[in-house]
Parts: sequence; C-alpha cells; structure tokens
Amino acid sequence: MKDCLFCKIIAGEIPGSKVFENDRVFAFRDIHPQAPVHVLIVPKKHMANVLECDGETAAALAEAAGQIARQEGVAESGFRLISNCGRDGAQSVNHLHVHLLGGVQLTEKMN
Ligand code: DGP
Repeated sequence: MKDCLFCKIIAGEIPGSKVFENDRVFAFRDIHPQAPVHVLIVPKKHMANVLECDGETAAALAEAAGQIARQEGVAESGFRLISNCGRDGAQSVNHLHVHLLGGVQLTEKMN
C-alpha cells in the first residue's frame, strides 16, 4: 500500500534488517528494540491490524514466529508475541505486525 512504512520495508524501498522471508511473511528487526531479540513479523499483504487478519495469514504469522524463534536461539528459553491493535493498544504503524521479544527474562507485566 502506498505510504505504508512496512510495505516500503517489505518492498526494499526503505532499509530494514531482514531476518526472515517466505511467500506470505516478512520479518525484520525493530528499530527501537525492547529486548535483545526484538523482531517484527508482518504479512506481505497489507492489512491494518488483527481485525483484518484472515486465518491463513494468522497461521503463516504463527508458523514464521516459531521458525524465527528457533533461528534467533530463543525457542528453548522462551519468548513473547504481542500484536498491538488500535489507539488503546498503542499501535503506531498501521500494518499488522507481531512483535517477537526474547533473549532476556521478561516480566509478567504486560502494560
Ligand atoms: P507498534 O507500536 O506496535 O505499532 O510497533 C511499531 C514498531 O515499529 C515500533 O516498535 C518501532 C518499529 N518501527 C517504526 N519505524 C520503523 C522503521 O523504520 N524500521 C524498523 N525496523 N522498525 C520501525
């Protein structure tokens, strides 16, 4: 989608630190990491957030998350997946994305 930051990263128009790609999903390092491993997992097809997500995309994102966790060496120690949605969810980029956070003991607090 025109003027979408993450669409531009997927298209290679804006540099992103790619960690994973398949036919449906693209993943890259968050520019402001909040953990030693902080990867953004996004569908290649533009959709604003989880409210627009279909089942195939959800499955593709979940499968990619597992692969990335193994690739980044956090599958065994554990990690967290978060998808912020809308204003109260503090979503700042309107292209569906899942944060994968790991590499450190995360707290139980989620807000
Ligand atoms: P959210 O607040 O859930 O919408 O998360 C958006 C994330 O996107 C935020 O953690 C910072 C990240 N981000 C914003 N702009 C860029 C960028 O240009 N490159 C990369 N790699 N990450 C970005």
